[in-house]
Amino acid sequence: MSQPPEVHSAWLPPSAFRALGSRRIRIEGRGLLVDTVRSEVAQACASFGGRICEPGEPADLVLDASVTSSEGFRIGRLGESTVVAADGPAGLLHGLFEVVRRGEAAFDPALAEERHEPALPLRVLDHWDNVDVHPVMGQVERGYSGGSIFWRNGRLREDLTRVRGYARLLAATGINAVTVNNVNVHTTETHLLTDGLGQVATLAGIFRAYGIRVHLSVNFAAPVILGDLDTADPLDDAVRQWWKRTTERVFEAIPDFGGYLVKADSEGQPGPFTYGRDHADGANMLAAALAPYDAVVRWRAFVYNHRQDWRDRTTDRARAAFDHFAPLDGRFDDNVIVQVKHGPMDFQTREPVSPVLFAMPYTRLAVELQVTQEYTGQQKHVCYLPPMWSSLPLRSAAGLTAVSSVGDDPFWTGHPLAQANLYAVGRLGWNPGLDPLAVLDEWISLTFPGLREVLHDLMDDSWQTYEQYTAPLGVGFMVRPGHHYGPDVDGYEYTPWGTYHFADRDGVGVDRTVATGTGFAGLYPKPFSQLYESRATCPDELLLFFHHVPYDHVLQSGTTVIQHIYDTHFAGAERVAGMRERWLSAAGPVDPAVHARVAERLDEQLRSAEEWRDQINTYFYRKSGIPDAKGRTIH
Ligand code: GCW
Repeated sequence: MSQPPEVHSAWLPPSAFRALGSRRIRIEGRGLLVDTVRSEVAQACASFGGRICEPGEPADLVLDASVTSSEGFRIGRLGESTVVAADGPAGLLHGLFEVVRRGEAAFDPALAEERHEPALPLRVLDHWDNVDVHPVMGQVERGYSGGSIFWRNGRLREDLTRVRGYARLLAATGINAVTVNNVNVHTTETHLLTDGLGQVATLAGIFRAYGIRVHLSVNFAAPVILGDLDTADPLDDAVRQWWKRTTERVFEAIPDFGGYLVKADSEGQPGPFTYGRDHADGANMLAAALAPYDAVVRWRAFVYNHRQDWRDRTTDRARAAFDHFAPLDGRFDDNVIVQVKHGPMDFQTREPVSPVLFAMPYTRLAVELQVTQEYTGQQKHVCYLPPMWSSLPLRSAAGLTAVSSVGDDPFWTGHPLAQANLYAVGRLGWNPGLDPLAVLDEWISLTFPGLREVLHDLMDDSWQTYEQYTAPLGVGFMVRPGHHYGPDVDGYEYTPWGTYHFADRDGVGVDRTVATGTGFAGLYPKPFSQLYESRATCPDELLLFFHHVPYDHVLQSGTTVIQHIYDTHFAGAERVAGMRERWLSAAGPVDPAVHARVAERLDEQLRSAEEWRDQINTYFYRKSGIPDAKGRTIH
């Protein structure tokens, strides 16, 4: 019988614990997370010959936790020892992983004292996992790494070893919360709130040992779906009582439960609109039920009309979240966090920052990223995303949330190199000021220490490369409808989804100006509104997001739009061919399973990049009739 493939150790291979595990370590403090630290250290010492010292004994590393709930810690030198002095047990765990990341450098006698604490209090990965296998979306909606690590055959998995491994990996990045089910809450998953709660409590028990709190996506119509009431009206007393009682039971089962996540009145999910109420009414009802506890409602701002008529030029999907939510600023209770996708459309490769993030000063906001690569190559393409995220105003947010990319695949993320995005999201939630390439370097050094050069070569500019061969200049989409993989320029052009590019024989792009378009550009504060309003100042990479321009419009780069399309598509596909060659020649020091998986994905990336190149180039050549100035083959 063939053995199941071994689960990859990701950024915590045993060797990452060498520096720590070969030393004398004293641990001071009490509680579950201190016990976790102790068992991590014991395991490392068992492998590398170090030991845990008794109180008072001299040590190379002192891990000392005070008793607060703060996640911060100090690291520095005291005499002959490196000391991690943590505010509390959670801080000690984060401090331990800081020591792991630094390796030998953590024991340098010249180590300068530093204080670390998370910039954002909430750092959460949302799983779009279904308990059942959904007939269209499969088990994990937009999942590219196999089945769910939590759920199987309609219930919690029996073997939860991987969940513990996952909790450990996430804790090492700084993540402190996980949502265990999809925001599209189907019937079975609605029951997780009540009769399925025991299963959620089991997961919470595993995550708790790594300082991670569990959240649940809830169905706004739960009181009706679960058969208890005939309305879900948020202002109805019986409904409010139902949520209060149900929430009490949740906290009886899971005392440190983190909160509810809600997708309401969006893409067919139920919500307050059915009852003539608004999103603040809906969110505040759940906030009232959660008020006695230290927990939050995350209410998603991803609300738009998905039954738009493509002939209707007055509706602009990019405006939707702003139009629905900005007028509600100041009406949300303190324990509500409005969760905003980073761009105004939908996790495209290039979008401007959502204007909602600047429009609600009296509301707690969280930014939502998509680590699962729905629109960025579905973990078949190498696409290191943090350079895109680094432009977001994260520091002022109440939380950073990201859709997880993890499944039961032996590499966790399908593409082994996609692990880097998962690693980075935790690190950037902790410290948004980190340089994305420095974070990549950290991930490489921990995960594939022998491959620094080749992986930087493949990954540093991989997002820009992906952008080059896909939809041009911020126009977005052009993907195959439904599964969203591969090119289909007009695939969404005459559909109800509001994701149009308006290419005709003269030009392409969406006029979102105030002067002649949908007015979206005017939703930004100055100077951004002015910058985007004018073709002359709009950044090239967003030109077609904001403007409909002729093909011979000259970009700030000096190239025409049509020539830019040709040039970038040839360059992007060529770059992928180079990445593939580079990887194949790196065979020597690489684990054969990793090598084979990455090689197979690069073959597909190249096939796909050439398909994108040829379809986009031919499409625009046929529309515009303008030949490539460099005379290359356009079919
Ligand atoms: O990008 C779209 C996805 C849907 C997803 C939705 C959302 C969970 O195509 O699959 O549904 O976004 O964010 O709610």
